[in-house]
Amino acid sequence: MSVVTKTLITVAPTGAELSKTEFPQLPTTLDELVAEAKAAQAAGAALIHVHIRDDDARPTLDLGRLRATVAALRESTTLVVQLSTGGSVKDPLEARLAVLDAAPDSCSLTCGTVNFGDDVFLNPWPFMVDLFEKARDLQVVPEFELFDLGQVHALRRLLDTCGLPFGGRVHCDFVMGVPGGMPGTVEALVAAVQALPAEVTSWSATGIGRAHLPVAAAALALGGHLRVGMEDNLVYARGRVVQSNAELVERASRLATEMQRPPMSTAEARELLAVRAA
Ligand code: KMH
Ligand code: ZN
Repeated sequence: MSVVTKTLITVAPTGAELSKTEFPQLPTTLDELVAEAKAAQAAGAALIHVHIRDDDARPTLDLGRLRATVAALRESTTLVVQLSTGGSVKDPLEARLAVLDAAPDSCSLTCGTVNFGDDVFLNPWPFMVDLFEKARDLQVVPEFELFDLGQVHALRRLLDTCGLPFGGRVHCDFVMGVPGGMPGTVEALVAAVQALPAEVTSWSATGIGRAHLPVAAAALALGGHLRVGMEDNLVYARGRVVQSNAELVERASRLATEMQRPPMSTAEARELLAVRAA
């Protein structure tokens, strides 16, 4: 990996787990999502990791809605648009594969099955290979999501089996602190970074809940990039609930700038990840 002088900030504004009734500030309509995306870009985000909801604010992988979401985000921002292929733990694998038909710039690709709280986040090996190959065929850049150390080694197997993804870059994101995955500790992050395949060109990290800040600080210190957002964390500080994704992005931008690695622009992010030209 070359010397990292800027920070890619990813915003994950919605996720599939939180309830709009409990958290009305969660962006679940297209208008809310676009408004949060614009504010997040203004605050320093360059990539958006998108889950969408239906009219009742329940997670959906409806292809028409996904296409409309990609179009709306492209019209209002220059963010790299990454659609989640993880969806919710209830989504069938075929529907998760079909997400790529909405033609995003990037997609998530989780490198193995993991317990996810009381549920199971299913990512069998044949599904990983299908997703990798479909993404390459459609010129979509995958972001390899790594929830535990075993998944880092599964990424090694995936690259050995399939070769490099579209664009030739290999970007990973450590998702730490999910009950069932690796803990959100400095020790776990160091072990995971050390185990990364040599082909990896960049990585980011996010800590769930209380792991959010320690993981962000450790990632910056280790030369990694940042992912923040309500999908991962709803507590800004002790006793203070997050009100908008932009405030998490603003804090990440401040941290990165203080660490002499200011946020990169969306154009720089496109180059880093080698996504298709807009
Ligand atoms: N919602 C989780 C079950 C991804 O977006 O690819 C899976 C997830 C990962 O959020
Ligand atoms: Zn997600």
